[in-house]
Amino acid sequence: MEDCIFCKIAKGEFNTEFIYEDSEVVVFKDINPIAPVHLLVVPKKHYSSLNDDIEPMLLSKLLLTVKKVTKQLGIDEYRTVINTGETAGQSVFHIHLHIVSSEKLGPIC
Ligand code: DGP
Repeated sequence: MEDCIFCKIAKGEFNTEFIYEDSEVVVFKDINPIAPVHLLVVPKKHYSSLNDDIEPMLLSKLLLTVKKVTKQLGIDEYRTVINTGETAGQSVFHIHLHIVSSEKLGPIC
């Protein structure tokens, strides 16, 4: 989607450092972290929110990416959040999962 900030980030338009990337998903640090670890899991394909008609495989992929990345980073304890809708705190209307942890990232980040 043309004016979507996360579409642009996912396309590499801002040279954002990706903690993880594959053909469907990117993971990068939140610009306003609320904890020592605050990452965003973002699909490359645009969906506004969880309320959209999203393929089940992609939903599954997003959660599997949370598991994969936290395991790679050695983070055992974390919170996963999806804000859906403005009154629930969603500010970027491209679906994303927050990974928030008080554990610290190791040297690879
Ligand atoms: P939400 O409020 O659930 O829609 O979360 C959106 C998050 O995205 C918010 O915590 C800040 C983050 N964010 C917004 N713009 C950017 C950006 O340009 N780069 C990065 N890394 N994060 C962003």
